[in-house]
Amino acid sequence: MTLSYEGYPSLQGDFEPARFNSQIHDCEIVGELPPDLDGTFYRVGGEWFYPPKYRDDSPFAADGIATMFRIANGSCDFASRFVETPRYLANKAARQQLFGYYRNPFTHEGEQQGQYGRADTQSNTNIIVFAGKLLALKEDAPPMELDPDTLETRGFFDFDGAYTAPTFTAHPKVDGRTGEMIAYGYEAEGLASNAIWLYTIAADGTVTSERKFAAPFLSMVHDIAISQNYVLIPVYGMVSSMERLQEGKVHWGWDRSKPSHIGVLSRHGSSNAVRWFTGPAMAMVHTFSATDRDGVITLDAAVSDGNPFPFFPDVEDAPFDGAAARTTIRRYVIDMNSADDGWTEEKRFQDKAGALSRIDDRFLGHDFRYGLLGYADEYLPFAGDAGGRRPVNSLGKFDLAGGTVESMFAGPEYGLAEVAFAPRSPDAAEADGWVMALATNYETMKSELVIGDTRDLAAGPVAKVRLPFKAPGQVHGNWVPRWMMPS
Ligand code: V55
Ligand code: FE
Repeated sequence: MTLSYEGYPSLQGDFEPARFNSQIHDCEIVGELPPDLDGTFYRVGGEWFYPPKYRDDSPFAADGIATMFRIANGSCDFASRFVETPRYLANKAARQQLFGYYRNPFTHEGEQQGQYGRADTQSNTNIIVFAGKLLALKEDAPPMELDPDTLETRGFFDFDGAYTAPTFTAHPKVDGRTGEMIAYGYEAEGLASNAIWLYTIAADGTVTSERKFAAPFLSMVHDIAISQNYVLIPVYGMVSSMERLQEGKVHWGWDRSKPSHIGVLSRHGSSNAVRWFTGPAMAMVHTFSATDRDGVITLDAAVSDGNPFPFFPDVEDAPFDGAAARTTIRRYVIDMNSADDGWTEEKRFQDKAGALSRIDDRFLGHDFRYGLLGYADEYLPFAGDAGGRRPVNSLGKFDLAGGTVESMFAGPEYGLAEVAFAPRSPDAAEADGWVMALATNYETMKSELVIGDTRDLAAGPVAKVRLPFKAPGQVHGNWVPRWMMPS
């Protein structure tokens, strides 16, 4: 079979796949890296090692590739490496793409037909350090452990068998004070099941509880939120079913007729009782975080009114609605004392659209004030061509209590990936430190890591790490300070 990317419009130009592993000793720096910045920025995303079987497949089905920027003493080393999933290795051995649509095992070739989970995952969505391990995550399979120094693949990690769900979220929540993880798997009782299994896992990796319950219907449960006392589970119209998979479609479709739900369950104890609240259609793909006081829960999230993903089409083939896909900051208040099963929603910062919401993770599960979000500021100049699209150009530190925002504009030539946050010191004040994001420079078509100081975001980046090529794609990334690094 001849390997060619010809005829794949989604894999040209900017989107030409990076098909190599790389290592750079001592990267070029513009400006000055903060001397106290000491740790590793790990990122993961997808690159098509072989072109997709179907040209309209979801980019979420591209092969996982991890990258790292290791920063210390004002200098930076870089490395990238494909995650050696069973799927990547099978394709490499066959020298062709054996897998069909995103999370549809009925569309795979030959022996791969019907295989899913560990067999067809890409480990391409998030990368975290937990219990002394570097883990690449994808919500359809268990975590994949990587070597924290070389990014070499070590294999699936299921907490020595104590985590029994076949799936593991890409967004586990780690309490910023206790280090306890709240993790879950959805489609936990097999393909297209609406079962969710929820776990607590101690900071040392010991699984301490398992609770099983059902969602009102099967939907993508990409992210959750935790407050001091509750776990919040968004369910919305990104749906699937065995029928649509057997029809040979991409895993998810958008169903406009579906209401949204937020499931609330106690964070503590063993009860699997979930109270499902209900509201109008929306997609809450990512949350900032939540807090609660006297049974009143406040949840901040980046939300769209409709389908945010053009590659997961409407179930009735309605055209993609760009306005409904626009994702902005919203605040939800849920009152556990009330018999009413609704919530109140407040739309905030409406001129700042961005989907990849973060906070200072030291405050997860506790009172917090600041949201961090990369967004597209329409009023700032753009010197590149991103296919008519205005890329994310600003990193915002949103004061969610006060309603104000401080922002860093990366510059007119840049488009930015998700923001990551590095605290100035282990006990620095909330959101005091550095923000960073991988940037495409549309003038050079190469990548740079831009870094800003949260004490003066308006001053722009304090440093940029320049790569001699366009870096592999990113979904999520995390700064891991030296004191958190596995040895
Ligand atoms: C998301 C990303 C995924 C996925 C499911 O951003 C949801 C949401 C990169 O893969 O498989
Ligand atoms: Fe995500």
